[in-house]
Amino acid sequence: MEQRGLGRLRLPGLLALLAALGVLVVQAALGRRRAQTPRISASRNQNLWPLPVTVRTTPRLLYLSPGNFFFGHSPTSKAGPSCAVLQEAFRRKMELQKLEVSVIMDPECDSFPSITSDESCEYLCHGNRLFTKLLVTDSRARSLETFSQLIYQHSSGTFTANESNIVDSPRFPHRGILIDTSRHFLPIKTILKTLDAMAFNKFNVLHWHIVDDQSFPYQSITFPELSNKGSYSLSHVYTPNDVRTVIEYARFRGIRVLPEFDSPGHTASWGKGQKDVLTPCYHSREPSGTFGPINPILNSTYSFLSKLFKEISTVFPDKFIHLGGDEVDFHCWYETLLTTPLHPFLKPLALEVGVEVVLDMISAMKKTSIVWQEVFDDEGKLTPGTVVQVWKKRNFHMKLRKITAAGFPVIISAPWYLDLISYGEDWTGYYLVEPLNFAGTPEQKQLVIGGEACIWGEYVDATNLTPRLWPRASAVGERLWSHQDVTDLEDAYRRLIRHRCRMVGRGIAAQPLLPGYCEHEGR
Ligand code: CP6
Repeated sequence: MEQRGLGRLRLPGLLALLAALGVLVVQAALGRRRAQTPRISASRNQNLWPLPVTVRTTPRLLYLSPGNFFFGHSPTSKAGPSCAVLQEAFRRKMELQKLEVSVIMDPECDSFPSITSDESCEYLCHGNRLFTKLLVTDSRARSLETFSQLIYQHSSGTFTANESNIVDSPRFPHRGILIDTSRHFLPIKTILKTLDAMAFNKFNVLHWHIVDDQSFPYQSITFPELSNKGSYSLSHVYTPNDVRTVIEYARFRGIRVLPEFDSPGHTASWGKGQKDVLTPCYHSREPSGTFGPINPILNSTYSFLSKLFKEISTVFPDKFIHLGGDEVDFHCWYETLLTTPLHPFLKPLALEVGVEVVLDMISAMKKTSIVWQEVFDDEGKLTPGTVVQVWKKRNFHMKLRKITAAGFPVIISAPWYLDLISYGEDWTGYYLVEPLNFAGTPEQKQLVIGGEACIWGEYVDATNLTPRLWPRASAVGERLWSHQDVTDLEDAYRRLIRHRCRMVGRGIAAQPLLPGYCEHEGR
């Protein structure tokens, strides 16, 4: 049956594509299906999260027997066994059954995912008792995830999927999870687990807030002393190899890795391994022995930052680099600047030009900068195209209006601070946020590129990250993927309870939503 209300049905488009490929068998299957009277059951969709744009299923059941199940490329597929992303996705979904996959769009097999990657997917699952065909249009395997969610265990124990056609695409192109590896070190395997869970929820950006005041675990090739001195210990470090592992694991799941090197505030740990990088604070014109943000008045600061960001821009392949810029303590800067005879000139230089210099550096490296909202508030002179991330909850819709009115793209995380916890079912609050609920033109709304659920690390390490994130972040995942009208809480409860049990079954220790049980439990 059909579940929509959600955008246009693009079946004719699919048919045209199939016809172009001469997949006559498939057309016949479609014809048969359309002739049937749909008798269903929203219940078929109870397993899907996030909810696709259009789901059509027929009562025709496809039985998938573990004995003779395999994934293979259809002869008409534009992708083949050399498409490593798909090949790996097949391997991950082998728990399923027997399937021939045909990619009918130009595959993006080896390249890194990007903000402009086409994530739309149309898929058609049909077949007979012996053979199941899945026609998918995306090479990032999002439709394999959807397909895996449609499989259920029949009362006889057989794995079953209804014949189905799903048309889907994300509402926003940037759907992220922020992790913080400075306040607590997260082992690589915890990060990889998080990437698995992200793929199950169709997230596509890992925002890696890798360093901060407390520790500098990123092992820099150019400045090894930063982590030698600034990490919690020499084993609390991400080596270049670790970083590559994360980026590669993410790529296979259609996930971008967005590095954040937050400055000029939140940089206390940088001072341990890099001389003179921080501003010495003064009190009554005497050095107080404490240090403030990055020192904006020394040339050495800029040559250091330039080399560091040059390295970062090559280590991380993503087009975007997050520069932070939040919560800068200006007191130390002002006091220090007063001690120099040039202070009337240096003050504006330090506060405004400093940010501009770094933004220009990043543009020269052909990367796009992302900054926290304060940089927009304080500077007003941002390089066009700089993305502003809104994190302060108060009046955030007003902030969205102002930033987009000034023409800057935005990422929303204000309503989605998952590190803030309370008793009860708080996911409904995250779920019911409407990102575009602010006064603005369609052009302004278009500038909202997505959002991020943030799990800051002050009280989070490998022991509690997963249950604190999931399934609460799943609520954000559906808000950013599914159509605006998907707001029925009762339906969301039903689907999310199952989705959470499915995550647990797949090895993600997602916390329960409410009193109840999962089918797979028990002895
Ligand atoms: N660290 C950094 C943080 C926070 C921010 N930046 C933060 C602020 C308020 C809350 C949670 C986290 N811990 N570097 C703000 C973007 Cl409630």
